[in-house]
Amino acid sequence: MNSAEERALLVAVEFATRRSTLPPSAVLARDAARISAGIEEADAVFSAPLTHDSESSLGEFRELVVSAGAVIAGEVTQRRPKADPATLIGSGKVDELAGVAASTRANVVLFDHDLSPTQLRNLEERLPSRVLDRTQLILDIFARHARTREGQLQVELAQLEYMLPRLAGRGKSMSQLGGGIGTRGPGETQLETDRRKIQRRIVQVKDDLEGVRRVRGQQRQRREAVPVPAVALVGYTNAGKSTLFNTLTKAGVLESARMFATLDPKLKAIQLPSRRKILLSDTVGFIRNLPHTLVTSFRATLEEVQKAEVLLHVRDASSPVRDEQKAEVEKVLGELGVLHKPRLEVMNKIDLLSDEDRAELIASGAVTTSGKLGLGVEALLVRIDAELTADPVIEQTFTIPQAKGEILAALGAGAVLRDRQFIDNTVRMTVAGPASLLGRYREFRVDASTDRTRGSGGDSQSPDPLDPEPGHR
Ligand SMILES: Nc1nc2c(ncn2[C@@H]2O[C@H](COP(=O)(O)OP(=O)(O)OP(=O)(O)O)[C@@H](O)[C@H]2O)c(=O)[nH]1
Ligand SMILES: [Mg+2]
Repeated sequence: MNSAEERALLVAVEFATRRSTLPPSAVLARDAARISAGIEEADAVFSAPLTHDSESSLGEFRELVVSAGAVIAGEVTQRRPKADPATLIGSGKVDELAGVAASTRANVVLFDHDLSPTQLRNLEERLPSRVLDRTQLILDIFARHARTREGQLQVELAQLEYMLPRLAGRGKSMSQLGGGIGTRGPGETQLETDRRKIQRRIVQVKDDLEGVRRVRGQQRQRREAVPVPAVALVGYTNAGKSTLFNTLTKAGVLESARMFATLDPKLKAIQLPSRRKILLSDTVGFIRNLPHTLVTSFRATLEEVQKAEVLLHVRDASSPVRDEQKAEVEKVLGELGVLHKPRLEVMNKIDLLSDEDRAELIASGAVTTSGKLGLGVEALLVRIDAELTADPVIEQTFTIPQAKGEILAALGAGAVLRDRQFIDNTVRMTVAGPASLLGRYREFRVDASTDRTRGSGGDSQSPDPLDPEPGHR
C-alpha cells in the first residue's frame, strides 16, 4: 500500500491565555526558518505564537507524522481560552482550516489533540479532507511496528474500539478506504469499517488475545521456575533503550530512528560482573499524553516493567526537554504502579554532549552511557548488580539426590557451580547464586543451620541470609 503520497495538514491547539515565552523576534526567526526549510504554503497560518511547551510538543507531533509515513503539507496553530465542544477549534477557524487544506492540497488533517466523536463528525463534514486525531495517529504507528502476534492483536483491538463510537457519519474517512493513516491495521490488513463486522471482530480479537496470553503465561511460569531477577529498560521514546539493550546483550533487537520501533518487549538473559544472571527486557517507549485507552491495552506489554525487580530509566541526556521527558516517564510509571521499585537513572547519548556538559554530568555522579558507542556499559553493569540488594549472591553447599533432576537443573541454570562431587546417589555441590534461589532448597543444605528456620514462628536468632522471605516475588 503506497501512502508516501499522503499530505498532512497539522493542527496544533493550545488552550491557554498565557503569552508566548518567545520574544517576537524569535517567533519571526522561527517562522522564517520554517519557510525556508521548505514547509510549503507559508500562509499556513501561524495565528498565535506558540509557547515553548507547545513548540516542543509540535516538534514531537511532526516526528510522529513523519513516522506514520506522511509528508507535512502545512501547519496551523491556534490558541483559545477553551475547547469548543462542537469543533474543538471554533467555527471560524474551521472555515479558515478548510481553505488552508484546499490550498495545500492536504488529503488528511491531523489534530495534535484528541477529538470527541461529535467533534470528529462535525470537522469531517466541513473539511475537504479526512480528519484524524492524535490517538489515531499513534495507533497507526503502533500498527506498523507491532511485531509479535500479541502486539498486533492489541493494536487492532485498540483501533477497533476507538473507531466504533466514531463510525456514524464517517463519509470520507471510512467509505473510500484508499489506505493511509488511520485505515491500516497491523500487518498488511485493512481495518474493518462495517459496524456489525467490527463488533464481531472485536469479540474475535479478544478471544485470540486471551489464547495468546494464556500461552505466554505458561511460558512465563516455566521461566519463573528458575528465578532470575528481571531488569527492565524504560524511558521516553527515542531515548536509546533498544540501542543500549543491544549493546548490553549484543542481541539483534530492532533499533530504529523512527519512533516506537519497539512495540513488543524483548527479553534476554545476560550475566553481570558478579556472574549473577539477569533477564533484561527492552520495552516500548513512553510518550507525552499517551492516550489512556492505549495505556490500558498495552498493559500486557508493560507487564515486563511490572515484574521487574529493578528499572533502568534510560534518558536522552542530549534532549533539551530531558526534564519534561523524565517527568512524563515517571507519570506513566506511577500509572503502572511501579514507582516504589528500585530505579537506576541512566544518562544516555553522552556522546552528543559538549565536553563541558558531559564533565558536569559525570561529576554529578550520574550513570552515563552512550549505547551507540558502547561507553559506560561496564560501569552500568556493576551498578545494576549493586541495585539487586534485595537478593544478594551467596555461596552454599548442598547434598541433592540425583533423582531430583529439576533441582539440579534449577541450580545449574541460576547459580554458578563452584564444586561438585558425586557421592552414592547424591550430588554434593557448592554453588554461588541468589539467596532467593538457594533458599528454596535449604532442606538440602549441608550446613548445621539447615533446619533452623523451618516451622518456627518467633525465633530471635540473627537473620539468616538464606531466608529473604521471597514472598513478594
Ligand atoms: N548519538 C547517539 N545516538 C543514539 C544513542 N543511543 C541511541 N541513539 C540513536 O537514537 C535513536 C533512537 O534509538 P533507539 O534505541 O531506537 O531508541 P528507543 O528508546 O528504543 O526508542 P523507542 O523504541 O521508539 O522508544 C536511533 O537513531 C539511535 O541510533 C547514543 O548513545 N548516542
Ligand atoms: Mg526501542
